Amino acid sequence: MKHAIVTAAVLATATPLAAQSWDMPTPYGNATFHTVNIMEFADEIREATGSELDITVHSGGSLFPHEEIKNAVRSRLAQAGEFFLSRLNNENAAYGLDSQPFLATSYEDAQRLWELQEPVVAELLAEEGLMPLFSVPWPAQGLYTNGEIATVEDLSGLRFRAYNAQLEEFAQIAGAAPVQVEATDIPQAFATGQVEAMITSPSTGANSAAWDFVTHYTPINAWVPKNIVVVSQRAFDGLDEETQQIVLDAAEAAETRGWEMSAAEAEEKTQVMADNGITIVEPSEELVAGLQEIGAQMLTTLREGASEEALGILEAYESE
Ligand code: PCA
Repeated sequence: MKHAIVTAAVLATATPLAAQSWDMPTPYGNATFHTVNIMEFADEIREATGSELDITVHSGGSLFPHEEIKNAVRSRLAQAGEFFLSRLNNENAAYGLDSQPFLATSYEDAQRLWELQEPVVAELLAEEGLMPLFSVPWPAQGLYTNGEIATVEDLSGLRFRAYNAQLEEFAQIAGAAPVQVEATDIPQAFATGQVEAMITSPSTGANSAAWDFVTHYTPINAWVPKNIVVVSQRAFDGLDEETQQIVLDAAEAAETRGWEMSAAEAEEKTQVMADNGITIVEPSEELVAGLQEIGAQMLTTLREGASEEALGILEAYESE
């Protein structure tokens, strides 16, 4: 009897598990480089496993709206998913540091910040049964307006599109009126007058055809926020070891590729906007100073209420 059990256990580890199909909801559209990168991640895994692991990417919030993606993976309605990392800022400020204005404004800074954030983020997500696979930044965030913005005062009273609590706070301090709008809904929100200005990357600006609704783009390069791709730990544990390794390798490749794609996009998509008639204006010194003041005020507020983890990351980041 004992022998029979041992044989069964050996068989269970030696025999590949049945082919698996995963659902992977993501928030952004197919033209977004993050989505292109994720499709390639899924393709690589499909190929390397001979379709034993088949991940279907549901882009543009088509399976779950953005705000539900994390919980969908947590409750295993989906096995993996992507979301904007700083959306979780209200759960722990450690998630939101990449959207703190003027903290990390270049890819080098963003990389350094991510190295400090990553272990903390992994631990926090593990408490919810989630494992991060990879994280990729958007190009630095710039300002889209009708007419030139010379000072922060020029933003006063504008209906301002926001995508997280920090951008909402930023807009409010600037005297603007923030309205939360998903990236996929930007053209509609401008067309209906719900919003009239925004801060986002050249990628999202170009993908939204911003030239249809604004005249000016000011590259204030205020922060470099990231998306994160997570998998349900239980779904991952349900894979055989070889497949797990294939997933981890594909994730590492996707992270490297994603950062490269992001850097290439920053220039390319700014050019696309210029080609389509948007006026690209370098920010005035006065505007930069005013925006930096808002950042400083937000940082003070952040320090007052932030978790120990977040403060630890901040301290390490600033002392490097
Ligand atoms: N695009 C996304 C997040 C940051 C960005 O550049 C958006 O605008 O929603």
